[in-house]
Amino acid sequence: MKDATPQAVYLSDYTPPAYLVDKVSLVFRLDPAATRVLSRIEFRPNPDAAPGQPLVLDGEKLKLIGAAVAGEAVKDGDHTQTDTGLTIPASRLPAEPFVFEAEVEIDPSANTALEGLYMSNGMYCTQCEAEGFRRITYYPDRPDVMAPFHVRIESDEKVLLSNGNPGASGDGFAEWTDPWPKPAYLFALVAGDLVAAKDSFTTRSGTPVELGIWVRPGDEGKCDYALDALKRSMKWDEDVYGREYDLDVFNIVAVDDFNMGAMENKGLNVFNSKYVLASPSTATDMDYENIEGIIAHEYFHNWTGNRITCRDWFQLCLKEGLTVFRDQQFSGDMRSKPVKRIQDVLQLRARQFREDNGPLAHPVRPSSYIEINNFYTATVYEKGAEVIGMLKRLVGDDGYAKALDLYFDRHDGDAATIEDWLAVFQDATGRDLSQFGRWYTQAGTPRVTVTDDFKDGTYTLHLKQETPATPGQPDKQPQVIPVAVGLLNPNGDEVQPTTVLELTEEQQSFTFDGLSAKPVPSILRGFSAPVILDRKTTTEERAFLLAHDTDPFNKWEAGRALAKDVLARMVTDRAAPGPAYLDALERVARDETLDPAFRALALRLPSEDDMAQTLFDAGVTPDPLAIHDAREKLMLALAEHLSSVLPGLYEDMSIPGPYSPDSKAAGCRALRQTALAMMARLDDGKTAAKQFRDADNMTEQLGALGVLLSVGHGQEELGTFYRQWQLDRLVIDKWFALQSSLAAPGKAADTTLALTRHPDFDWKNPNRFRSVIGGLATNAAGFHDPSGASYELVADWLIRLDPMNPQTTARMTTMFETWNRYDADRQALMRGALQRIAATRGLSRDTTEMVGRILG
Ligand code: 0A1
Ligand code: ZN
Repeated sequence: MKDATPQAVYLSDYTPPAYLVDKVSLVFRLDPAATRVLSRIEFRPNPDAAPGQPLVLDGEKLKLIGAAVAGEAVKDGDHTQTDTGLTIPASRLPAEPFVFEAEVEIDPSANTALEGLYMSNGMYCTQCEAEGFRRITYYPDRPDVMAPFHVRIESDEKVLLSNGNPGASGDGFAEWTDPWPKPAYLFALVAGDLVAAKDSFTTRSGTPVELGIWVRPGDEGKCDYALDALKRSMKWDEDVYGREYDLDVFNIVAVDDFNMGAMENKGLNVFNSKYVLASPSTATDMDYENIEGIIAHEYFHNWTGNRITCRDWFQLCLKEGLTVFRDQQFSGDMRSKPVKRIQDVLQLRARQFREDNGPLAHPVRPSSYIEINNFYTATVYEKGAEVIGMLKRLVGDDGYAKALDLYFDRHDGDAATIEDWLAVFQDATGRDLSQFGRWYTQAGTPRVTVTDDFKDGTYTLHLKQETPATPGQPDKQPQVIPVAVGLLNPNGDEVQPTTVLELTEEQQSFTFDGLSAKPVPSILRGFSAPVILDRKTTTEERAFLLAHDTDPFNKWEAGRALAKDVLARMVTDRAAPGPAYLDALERVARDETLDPAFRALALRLPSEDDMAQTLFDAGVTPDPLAIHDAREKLMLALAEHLSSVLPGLYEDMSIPGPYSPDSKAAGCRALRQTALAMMARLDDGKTAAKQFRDADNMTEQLGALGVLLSVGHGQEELGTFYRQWQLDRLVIDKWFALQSSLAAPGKAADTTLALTRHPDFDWKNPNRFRSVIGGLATNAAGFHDPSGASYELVADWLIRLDPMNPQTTARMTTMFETWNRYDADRQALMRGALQRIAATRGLSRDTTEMVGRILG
């Protein structure tokens, strides 16, 4: 438990560290309940800080055995020790560089928060971002203190790993040296009974790098894809960004208990095993895609995050926004760019727009926080990446490439800021980016309203921008919004290829001359800015763009908007879906010139949560049950309309031969799955039941099971699936998640409650907890059951998890972040559940902050 009266930290309070570190040496004597950590830290006064300051070291949950400054033991009275650290007064410190030594004892086996050194299934591992290192030893645990580390691990465990290059090793010990100065949050140590899948990579300058993916014995056959993705990432970063790897080894460890996806520790990435292990029979296409993206993400951090790190945690988007942007580029290059873009925007809208339009809205670079772990958000990561995409669009590809070269040249080895980042772009391209900087400081999703007119061959677009008030930011200034636009003439030909309009004022008009007829505009092509586009238009125009737009994103977007219009009218007016929509989708389904992955996305209906937000934005209070019903009805109507296409599509998309995770094959399976889901509405799940029996890969097996559950069948298959996979944790996570996320609305709370009583519901394991409880959140109609039963169930479990694992609990409170969308009864129930969490005695700082912000 942390401090009861948590204090906020402010960006404006930043001061440079009083002491810098030249070198760190650590010795770990590992023991599950009593690990000893001996540290030797070479300090030197920071010439850029005020002289004569005390030495302030962070430390939490440490038992201090002894400490010394310049070889002299620090005695009681020589220092102040609190729950959060150790302070040695200036009077006790030499004016010159000095050595601080300490010995502490920690208890990894009692560490259920999974921050610092902890145990997962008998293996030792660490998680130090953001502030976990202070649970390992006393240290200035802030990212602007960078130092080379030498680590000696003493233990009988078979494998002993840390950052950097391997040094001496022998019976019961191993040493590691990391020559690259790094902040403590990038420290890692792993020890256990592990085996490696190995490979190698030769950098373009000819240096060989040994690659190892370390897993529990038995899992070594599930690392091929991750290794392949790693090698492709290393090559891509050389080819596209000119960045080479810089150590002799690169190791990845898969751990079962992990709060997040993965961690970029220098030379020793630690991964949630779900983002490493894959085999055709246990992993889905989506798993493979996630593994590729996350392996790339963590690897790319080696330059954007590690070699250049953040000055302070307010600058988190400096490394995360850029690294997400880079991993998105990589995945687009490895797979289909348009499909990747659509997927990224779907995710952005589902997570970031939801956050940005609710009580948790905050800028990409926040200016204060209570618990930094609560700011690893969709806004920092995904909007952070969008901001970089806009910057690239504004300065052009060459300008971007120049700016990045300058960034790496100028800031290698630095702990940098967003100001440094923008200065690099200004210096490399000459462009004034002061207004652009608002993207980092203003929260909220700008709304761009578009009207148009046509006269004497001139077409004019009138653009207006407005960013809504967000917590702490009532008034917003206009931002620079790159709006990519193309024009089509009425016969479907493009008369104006994509051009980027720069909207910098609150209102601006842009003209296009020499047109023979009023064109159809295609606006915000490629989703050129993270904004909500508001333009009154007709069903015919949307169907026209779906058929003719040359921009794949906007082609998809037109179909999406059509579906949303249809669904909205089904919910509010009980209108039946009209032929314009159904015929337009039939053309997509039949169009063999379109990429199957694209067709699958175009045929997919908007999620229930997406519809709830859309209705709310349009001034309608969403009723989750009505949305669920309407969506089911639309699915049926679509299935009936496409009944003559579906069986053929289902057959055509079947790929002969053994499973391959490549994106082309995955695209075919995605379209096949879409067809299957619709067919199940017509054949009562017969085809799905057959697919379940015949499937030789997890994508098709799980896909069939999900379809069966969503049409009210699949109980027997659930049993078969469980018996087949009960020894595979990651597959059983899917089994749990499927049930809570697909339970019929009135049964969701009971189904989830029953799952929490299952002997395999190991709630202390974050993946399992997220599968069951988080699965319920994706079941919008079930979560928002009018009785409030699901809210209560979730609150019960968050209250239970909080003392064990505050970080995961706090993240999961976002299940309630949308309370203000709903009717008064649901609002009262959701707020009641939140207030009950808030009133829990001893609630962690993490969860206290989140619940407080959500309640507003
Ligand atoms: N930096 C990692 C994500 C990460 C962040 C925080 C963690 O613990 C609080 C763990 C991992 C990444 O971006 O992948
Ligand atoms: Zn990251």
